Amino acid sequence: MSSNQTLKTTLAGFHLGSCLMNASGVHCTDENELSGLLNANVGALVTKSCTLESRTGNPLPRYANIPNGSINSMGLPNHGLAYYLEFIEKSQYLHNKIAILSIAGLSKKENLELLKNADKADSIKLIELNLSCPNIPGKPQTGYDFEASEKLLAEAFEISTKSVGVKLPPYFDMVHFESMATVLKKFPVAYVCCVNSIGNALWINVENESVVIKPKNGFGGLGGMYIKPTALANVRMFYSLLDGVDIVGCGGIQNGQDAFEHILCGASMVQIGTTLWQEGPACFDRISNELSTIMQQKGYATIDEFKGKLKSMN
Ligand code: ERO
Repeated sequence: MSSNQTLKTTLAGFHLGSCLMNASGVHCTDENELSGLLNANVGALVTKSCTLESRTGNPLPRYANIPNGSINSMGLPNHGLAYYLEFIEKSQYLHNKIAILSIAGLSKKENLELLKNADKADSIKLIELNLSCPNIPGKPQTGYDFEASEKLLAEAFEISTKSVGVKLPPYFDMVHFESMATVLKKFPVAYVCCVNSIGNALWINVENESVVIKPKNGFGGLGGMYIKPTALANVRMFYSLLDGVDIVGCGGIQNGQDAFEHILCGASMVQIGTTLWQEGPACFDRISNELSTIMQQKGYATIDEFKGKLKSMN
């Protein structure tokens, strides 16, 4: 990185050394993977979304790399809340980055229980409430039900004294962007992360005329290059609708230019999923260097100089 450029950012009031981090679900399910992130060139890391008890998830194969992307139907495999609380407790003084706890209860009751338990842990500073898991058979994504989202958030913010951000599914209709923004404005959300994978996509292997993952007859969350334009639209829209709320961009970040585009749309931080899965934590060095080079070429010393400054055409 050039000495003049810095990727420093702030998220929910926390000052972070880099605007890059992992997307929940990738390289963050067990201690080994999480430790890899603690040692990587990231400003924060987020754990695999967890439930109260551990889960084995959906049958294998449940993740597939596809050209320039991924499809997954993991089904929320995780080691349970206590495991992630312990990891964050152990690692909190070791490295100069924040570890975010991601939770994804299968019901409102479970989400509230997760928040209640996390509230007792001093080491937990920031929580990402996942409203957008697309892969649990029979469970709709909470973020697509505005009334259910509002009810959950109302109780969540009653219970929790922590900073709580939300991870949203992608929206595709202006009315839906506005409906979710109206809900979010009622609560002190710490940040809004746009977007989770595009749910229930289908990838086909033409050679054997088959789907490529086993669960749900091959239907799964789409990640990677295909979802970048949708992710950028969501980042931009929520940045515009939610004045002053930090936005975290996620979706289709393969290189420094993709990260630059997310920040230009308003992201304070960017999460990397598919590329991290495919390349491992070394991707953060590469993407940091690429982003710094673009900033240098354009004469930007900090990300604040271009964050949210996407131009419209008159
Ligand atoms: O299947 C999963 O574990 C999963 N996959 C995603 O693409 N997004 C999720 O939010 C998720 C589980 C919470």
